[in-house]
Amino acid sequence: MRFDVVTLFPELFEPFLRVGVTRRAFESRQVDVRLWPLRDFAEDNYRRVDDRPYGGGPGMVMLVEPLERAMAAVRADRVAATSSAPPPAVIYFSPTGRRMDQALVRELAAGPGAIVLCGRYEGIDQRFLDRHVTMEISLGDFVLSGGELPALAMLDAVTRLQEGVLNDAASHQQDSFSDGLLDCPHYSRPEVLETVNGSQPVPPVLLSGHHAEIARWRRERSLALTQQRRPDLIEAARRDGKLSRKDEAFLSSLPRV
Ligand code: 4GO
Repeated sequence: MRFDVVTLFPELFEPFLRVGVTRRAFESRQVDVRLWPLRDFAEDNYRRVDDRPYGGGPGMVMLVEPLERAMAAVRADRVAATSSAPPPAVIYFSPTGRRMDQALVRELAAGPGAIVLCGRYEGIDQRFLDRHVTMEISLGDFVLSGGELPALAMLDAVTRLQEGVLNDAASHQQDSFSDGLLDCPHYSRPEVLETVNGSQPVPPVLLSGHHAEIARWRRERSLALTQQRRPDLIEAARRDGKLSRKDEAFLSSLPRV
C-alpha cells in the first residue's frame, strides 16, 4: 500500500518512520510513505502557502493553488506507478471529521493506501476540500496546530495491522477494540513488587498455568474495565452479538455504580 502525504513539515515524519515495530514495514516499502513538501509547490517569490481569510478574523488559510499543484503531482506520480488502480481516497484530518476508531483503521489497513493532506494555520480553503477530499477524519474532540500528528497516528495504526509487522501474529487480536472491548491489564517480572507502600503481587491466576482460567480472568478484566470506563462499548458489543452468556452473567455480577 502507498500513502502520499502532503505537508509543510515532512521532517516530522522521517524520524518516526525509522523506529519501533513499524520500521521494517516502512523501510521495505510494504507501507510506502511518500512525502510531498507543500512549500515546493508555492510558485511566487515568497513561496507563500497561506493568506488572510476573506471576511476577516484571526489566523491564516492555506491557499488552493499550491495544494492543487501538489495534488496534480501526486496524482500523476500514482498514475505512473499504478495505471489501472481506482482513484485513491483523499484524507484530511480535522476536528470536524469522522472519529477515527479501530474499525476505520481496519478498513484503511485492508485498502490500497491514500493521499493524506496535513493542514496548518486555520485550515485549508474550503473550495479545495470540496474538490478533493473523500474522507475527513478526526482523532477526537480537541484541536491541534496541524494534521501531521493525526497523519502519523493513522500511519502507525494502519501499519501495525500489516502482515508480519507485529512480532507475534496473534498480538493484535488482544488489543483494545479488536473484539470491541478495552484490553485487560498486563503484568511481567517481578512476581512481587516491593514498594514503600507495601508489596504488590501479580494476580495469582496468571502464575497458575491454567490457560482456560487465565483466558477467563482476562476476559472478565476486559469486561469489568469496559463496563466501568466505556459502557457505550459494552452496549455496542451486546448489539453486535459479541457477548456470550458467560460474559452477560459476569457483567450482571458486577456491583452497580
Ligand atoms: C485534526 C487536525 C485536530 C485534529 C487539527 C483532530 N486539530 N482532532 N488541526 O484530529 C486544520 C489546521 C486542522 C490544523 C488542523
